Amino acid sequence: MSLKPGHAISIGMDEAIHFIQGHQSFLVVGHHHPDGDAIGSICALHNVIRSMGKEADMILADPVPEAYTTIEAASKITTEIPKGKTYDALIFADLANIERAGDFDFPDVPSLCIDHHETNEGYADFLYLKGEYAAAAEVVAEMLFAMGISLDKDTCNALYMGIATDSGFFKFSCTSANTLLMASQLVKLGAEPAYISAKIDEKTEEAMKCHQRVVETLKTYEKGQIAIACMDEKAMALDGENADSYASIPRCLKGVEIAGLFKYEGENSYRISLRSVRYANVAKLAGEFGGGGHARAAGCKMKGTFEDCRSRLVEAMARYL
Ligand SMILES: [Mn+2]
Repeated sequence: MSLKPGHAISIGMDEAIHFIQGHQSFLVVGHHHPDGDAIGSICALHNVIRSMGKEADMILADPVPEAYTTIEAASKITTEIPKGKTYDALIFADLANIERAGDFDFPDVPSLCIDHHETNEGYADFLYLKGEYAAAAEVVAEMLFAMGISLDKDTCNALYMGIATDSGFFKFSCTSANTLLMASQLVKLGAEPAYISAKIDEKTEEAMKCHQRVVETLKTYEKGQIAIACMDEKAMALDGENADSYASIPRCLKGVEIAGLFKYEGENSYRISLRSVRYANVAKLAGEFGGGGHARAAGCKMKGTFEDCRSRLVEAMARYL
């Protein structure tokens, strides 16, 4: 079964549960540059599948950032498909398009994608999508509760971390009553909010220097409604593994509606985090540049000098105000 966009059959929760019940050995995959949601979702799925007496391995194209290592299962994530193992199913979580998985040679087996990105390209055989949910971990948590499986502390922490980080610790507009309900149930079952937050909030000296460097690049346009900041090569060397968190610098500036953070990837090559505060649809904006994501948080890539990319992006952003 190929992983080509546009062929997925949309399914509901019961069918997603049947998919897990009907297979024995899973490879569980999240997106490159993994965040708390990708890591939390795959770790929870891994833990639960193993608790059912089945096999599960997890892969990510990039290593787990330090901030998310509070999850015990995260130490079992590898950046290569384990050799000599066979799998009878693939599960993708928090992965809107297959390119974002990384350069893996996936086994040709049935696949399920569990996601919350409206822009999901439907590359897996089955897609369980909840576009209105704050996190893939919110989708996974609800499904695991419905399965009636008892969740251990690590699984509760993993899901809590996914939900908390993707909702900006319950501050972003994607935070719904269901988001809080899932988080509440996870805490009731053993998730530890202070323990998860402490590791994520802790900053290295390099991160502090990086923060200062990024703040200095801040520029505004359109009477302060657009803000752009940049993580240049040096900033990426200081704290590149937490690059996405720096998107809050332009986003939090008073008066800003659309924010962009350029992240140096190589000579004339940038990944860009796009954020909006109240109404601008940055998923659509990202789509103009071949990217995607959510209405308030999305991303894309651009090629060219920073100044050239910035002026093209600002021009496009202005149309979303
Ligand atoms: Mn997510």
